[in-house]
Amino acid sequence: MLFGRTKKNPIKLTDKGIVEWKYTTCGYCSTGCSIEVGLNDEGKAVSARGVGDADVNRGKLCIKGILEYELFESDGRGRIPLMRDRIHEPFKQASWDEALGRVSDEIKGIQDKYGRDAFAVISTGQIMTEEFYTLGKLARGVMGTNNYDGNTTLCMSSAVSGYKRSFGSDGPPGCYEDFEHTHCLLAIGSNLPEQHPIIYWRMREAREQRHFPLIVIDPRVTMLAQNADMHLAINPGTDVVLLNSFAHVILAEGLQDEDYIKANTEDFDEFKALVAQYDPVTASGITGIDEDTIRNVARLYAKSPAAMTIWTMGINQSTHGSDGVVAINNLNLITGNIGKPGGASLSITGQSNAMGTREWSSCSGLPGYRALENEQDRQDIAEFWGIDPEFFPKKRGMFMTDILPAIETGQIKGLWLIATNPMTSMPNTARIRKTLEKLDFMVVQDAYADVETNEYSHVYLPAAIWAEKEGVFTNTERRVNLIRNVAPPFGESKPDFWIFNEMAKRLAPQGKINFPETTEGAFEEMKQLSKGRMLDISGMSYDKIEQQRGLQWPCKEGEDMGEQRLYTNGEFKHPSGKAKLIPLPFIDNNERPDSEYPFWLNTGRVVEHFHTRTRTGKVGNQNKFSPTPYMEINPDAAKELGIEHGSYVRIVSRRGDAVLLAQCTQRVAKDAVFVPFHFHDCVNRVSLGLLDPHSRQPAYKQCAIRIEPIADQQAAAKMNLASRSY
Ligand SMILES: Nc1nc2c(c(=O)[nH]1)N[C@H]1C(S)=C(S)[C@@H](COP(=O)(O)OP(=O)(O)OC[C@H]3O[C@@H](n4cnc5c(=O)[nH]c(N)nc54)[C@H](O)[C@@H]3O)O[C@H]1N2
Ligand SMILES: Nc1nc2c(c(=O)[nH]1)N[C@H]1C(S)=C(S)[C@@H](COP(=O)(O)OP(=O)(O)OC[C@H]3O[C@@H](n4cnc5c(=O)[nH]c(N)nc54)[C@H](O)[C@@H]3O)O[C@H]1N2
Ligand code: SF4
Ligand SMILES: [Mo]
Repeated sequence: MLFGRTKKNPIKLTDKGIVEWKYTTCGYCSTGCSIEVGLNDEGKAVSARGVGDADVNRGKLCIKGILEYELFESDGRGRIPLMRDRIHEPFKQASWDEALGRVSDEIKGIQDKYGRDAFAVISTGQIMTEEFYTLGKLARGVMGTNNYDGNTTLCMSSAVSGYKRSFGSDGPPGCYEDFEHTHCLLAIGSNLPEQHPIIYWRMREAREQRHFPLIVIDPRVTMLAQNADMHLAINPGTDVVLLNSFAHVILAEGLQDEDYIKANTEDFDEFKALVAQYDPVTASGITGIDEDTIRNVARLYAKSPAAMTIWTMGINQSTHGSDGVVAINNLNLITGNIGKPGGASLSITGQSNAMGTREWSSCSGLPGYRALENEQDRQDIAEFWGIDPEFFPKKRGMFMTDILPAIETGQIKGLWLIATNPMTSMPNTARIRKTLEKLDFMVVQDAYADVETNEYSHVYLPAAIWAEKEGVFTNTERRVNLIRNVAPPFGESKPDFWIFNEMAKRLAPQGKINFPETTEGAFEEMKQLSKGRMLDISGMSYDKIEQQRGLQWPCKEGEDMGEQRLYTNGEFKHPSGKAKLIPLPFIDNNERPDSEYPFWLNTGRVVEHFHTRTRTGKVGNQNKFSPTPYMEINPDAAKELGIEHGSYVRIVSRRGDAVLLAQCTQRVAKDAVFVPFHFHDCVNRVSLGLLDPHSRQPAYKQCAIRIEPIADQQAAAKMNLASRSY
């Protein structure tokens, strides 16, 4: 007898007529997958595949990478520059010369009238490193505004700040290969399978070869938590207490790596005194994790020959985000888990080039991890660029989250936004709208003309996107990857690199400061500036990066490969050469649920969409899987409120409201809901975003709301539809 299907239709793939595959790197998340884009005989991109011999993704891609080539001709792309005198009036088309002339006149006008710092620049983590470097040269070396920052303040600034406090420098010490050596993996506030699917696949492959325990700390039962050996469903915003308590157990039971602590750290006694207060019983009352689990995890971690921690926004986007990162570093320092195979504090980065901006954009300082506060650094860069060192400020200026309030108070009059969409991504939309309306002048430089923030601009500059350009990105594990040019820029859009260079011509005194005309020229400058530094890239070239499918820094001149890990010799970047163990008292300052607003609001992402959907909202197959704004709510809570699965509900906070589809699921606790932030005029109308004192990053993951059923479901459906914008 025959079982199963007897007539099997062989799978037949449509022949797309591909005549050439072109190498490039994915432009969405920070995993850094190598892609080949298939072109047909008209040179049109029609397909994509993962690059088999690329170490990062080994032939795999996630849904975003596979469909990314559809962006080249997607709806809403900016075709031509646009201008208007006043916002809310219709735009008129302009030539590049007119648009750039207008922008440079407005910058000069505002700076002459109100001072250099009255014109702010906010960039991104999503353009190429050479573009960041060039923008930095323009903002710091020519415009001279100190109010220059990036959207990475919404994303990675807690990690940066935490690394600097612990180790004396930014720079994630570990790499993906650590999964192949670790004996224990702690994942905190990271939904790896959805947000970094290929890093997740690397981790899972390693775990299938050699099972090691995976412990997930997240208030929500994420896809990662479902695959974990232990899931610690922590009370929102209390991670520092839990991490202090792990350290308490380790020290109380003598499980620490005494030799490592003595040789490589300082301030142990202060640290020990503080964690003494966080015994498991006390910590259990705050975190909601029982005392035995705390002890078990602490013992497991400390006794493992090598243990590592990864984390993402559940740590960073918190009022104690920077402290959370330091607490992770403290744990790894006392157990000797820095700079060894399988032992790491590995922050999983967000945007494709969030690392590149940290390294080379000059946003928070000067290129190559140099600081404005350091006289030698100011002098070195001034000399290299051929300007007066006194032109540089001696302290960094405002973070992105302080620039916007400074518009309200009239300190800032003009704004240049590059590849970021604060009208959808910043907390408290109503406040952002009012802020942007107050500006004398705003220019938006984005690949999409229909990006919501463009409603408030005076000038729109259409940018080329991703592989319409050439340059490098740095991924989570410090790997510099090459984006080869695959397609021509859409319409009359131009690479950001070209736009910055043209602006420099209009703003810089003739010939005073040199701007290389090619991205490779800018890369050569970065190489020179990197020599002998932690992020040395002087051994790299575009061709070598492509051949090796990415090279990790440091990669010194003459070296074939980069180094996989940092701090392998236990030498850190504080003047003493030691890492600091920092005591972290817990300050409970979140807006917490109360009788009027009884639910925690947790926000984040889904696998199909990227951020504000300017891109993924235009790709049919991604929209199809995740078409509408929704909220995960516990079925018991829904029942008590009279809310049915699949009905529309209203969520309300002290800031505003939003209409969403209720999805009943046990993923969330009874007093908490989860809402993806991808949709416009939706959850960020409600969110609060209190700022971390060190990193100025908003606490997007914690605020209080109430939930109301809606009687008129048809009217609600229309409101819900409006949040989709496209
Ligand atoms: N598909 C897709 N992938 C992406 C992106 C995207 O938009 N779409 N964006 C990229 C970017 S820029 C980023 S920054 C990353 C973000 O990647 P992730 O940080 O992994 O994603 P999020 O969904 O923002 O949040 C992660 C988890 O934090 C948890 N969390 C909330 N509060 C707490 C808390 O108090 N403690 C702990 N321990 N956890 C908490 C949430 O429940 C959530 O599961 O993803 C990158 N990858
Ligand atoms: N509630 C809530 N809000 C959040 C978060 C959350 O978890 N919860 N997460 C926060 C985080 S981690 C992040 S990173 C931010 C992201 O917030 P944003 O940066 O505001 O979101 P994006 O949609 O990525 O915006 C990037 C823009 O750049 C454009 N673009 C893409 N490529 C190019 C290019 O090559 N050149 C130019 N000029 N433009 C380009 C895109 O069209 C898009 O409009 O959102 C934050 N907001
Ligand atoms: S995991 Fe990230 S880098 Fe890799 S294909 Fe998906 S979105 Fe692109
Ligand atoms: Mo991010």
